[in-house]
Amino acid sequence: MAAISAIVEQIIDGAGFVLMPKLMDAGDAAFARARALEVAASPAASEFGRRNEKIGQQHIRGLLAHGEIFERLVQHPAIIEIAEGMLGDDMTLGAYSARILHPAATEMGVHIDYPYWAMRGPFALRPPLMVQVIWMLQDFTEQNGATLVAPRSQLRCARPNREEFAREAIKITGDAGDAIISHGLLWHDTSQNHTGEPRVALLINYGLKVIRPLDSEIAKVPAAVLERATPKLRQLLGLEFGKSLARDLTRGGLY
Ligand SMILES: O=C(O)CCC(=O)C(=O)O
Repeated sequence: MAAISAIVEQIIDGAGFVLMPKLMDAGDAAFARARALEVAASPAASEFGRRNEKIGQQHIRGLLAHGEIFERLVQHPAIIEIAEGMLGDDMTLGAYSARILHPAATEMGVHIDYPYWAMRGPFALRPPLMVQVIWMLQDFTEQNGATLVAPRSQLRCARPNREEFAREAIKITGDAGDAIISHGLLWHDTSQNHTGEPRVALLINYGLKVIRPLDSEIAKVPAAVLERATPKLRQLLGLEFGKSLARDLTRGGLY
């Protein structure tokens, strides 16, 4: 892996994203994909993510309630190292979900990520408020709804412009287990799924600890998961917020 500082620089001041190859092995990717599709087809989908028929997409939230594999993946050491390089080692989880593009799904619409879209602006590149991870749970191809991004668009620090995005966007294809890690201000979208198979991605939103999580499901963590949570998972869930503030104060945070 390239030096963390070079990766962070690429995400903030360069293309706005990096494609990290093979961070998850193919077996884990296939297992996580199958599990996401299982939840999507079960009665739990009414609580965790109904299908949006207009665009043919389904967004399954609250993954920490849906299997041990999701606990492991959200703490993947390489992802954590990069995200913490941008947000600090007290960052927290803002959302954790799977996005399913069913056959014939259309674009979701170009956007920047939470919390930026919920803010009035003006936006600033630094400090980054949020880092998004889009983890490919299967190969992302030209045909199956691979993510579209407009390289360097985070530098504009602005809401997306549809015409400019249509001119500048590139499709990020890759293999199962690859991850796109991006600045929350990067303009991006899904593309259309022209295949007969659902395209599934794992989406992680890591944020500064002072940002309110986007997803209320993030708090719906089963007791058993909380009992076995590692210190890192506890941090991600915001359970170490008090300790982190105490550390800020020790560093002279009030003055
Ligand atoms: O699934 C993708 O390719 C991107 C999804 C996305 O950007 C989002 O849900 O915010």
